[in-house]
Amino acid sequence: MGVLNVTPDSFSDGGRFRAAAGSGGVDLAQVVDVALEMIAAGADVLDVGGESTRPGAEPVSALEECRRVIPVIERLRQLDIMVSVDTRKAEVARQAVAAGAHLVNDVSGVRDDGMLAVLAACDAGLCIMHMQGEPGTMQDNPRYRDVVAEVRAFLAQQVVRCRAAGIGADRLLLDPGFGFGKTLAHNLALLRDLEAVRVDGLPLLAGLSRKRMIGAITGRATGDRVVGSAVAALLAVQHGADVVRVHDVPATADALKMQAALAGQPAP
Ligand code: HH2
Repeated sequence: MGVLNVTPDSFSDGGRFRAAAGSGGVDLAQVVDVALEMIAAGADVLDVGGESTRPGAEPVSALEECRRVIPVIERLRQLDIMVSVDTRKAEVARQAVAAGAHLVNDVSGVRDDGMLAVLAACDAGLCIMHMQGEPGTMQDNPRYRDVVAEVRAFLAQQVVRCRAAGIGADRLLLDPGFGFGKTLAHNLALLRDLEAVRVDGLPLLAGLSRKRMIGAITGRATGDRVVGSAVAALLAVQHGADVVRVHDVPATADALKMQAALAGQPAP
């Protein structure tokens, strides 16, 4: 899964697609160029985000988020690209699915009943992610008694909720939410024990790309975490991830090709 943030303020790629001053919105032609590069490099799906969830990010209205993501989703669908929408808002998810999004990636883990209703009324996939607290304050001293057990329990509870609302298991993807209300020690515990987070055999998504934990380990700034991120993606796959959400698709694809070759498997 390639990350395509059309935000002014995402932690590592914000402002990348800003249109010329005065025209407002995002530069679609530039988004398409990057999208096609990611697909050519091996991404199967692109995750379009219109709101940054980095700690302390400014909240965005549903109207503004739609203004950012809907034209991008429509354009990617014209190009026959599989699209995910990274949103916590039911209204944005509803419009994104209507525009052709295949998957809703909700970093708040479907806590909102409105989001559940939107998903129940369509047949898009759903990624349920764990986050402790809210983006603004989630990194203020996050605490767990047993991070792996607590993350798994939350995901299991949300799977039951989604299934009860009529969302089939074949539409679900689960994510422990690296960096979302977690210290470095919590993130490492989750990565080490990723398989233990799995619920009902459902596929797992891992998003470690360029995150603060990689900076903490390597001492490198966000723009210089390509190697750390590719290795993290590889480790996540080795520990059970079925999908990795990444900014640097070529480096990640190379890492996964090396592993596949060693295992005698076809290249991913
Ligand atoms: N991480 C980010 C955003 N969305 N979705 C899932 N399922 N898993 C993740 O780990 C995840 C996610 C944060 O990264 P990014 O999109 O690069 O930054 P920002 O939130 O600042 O836009």
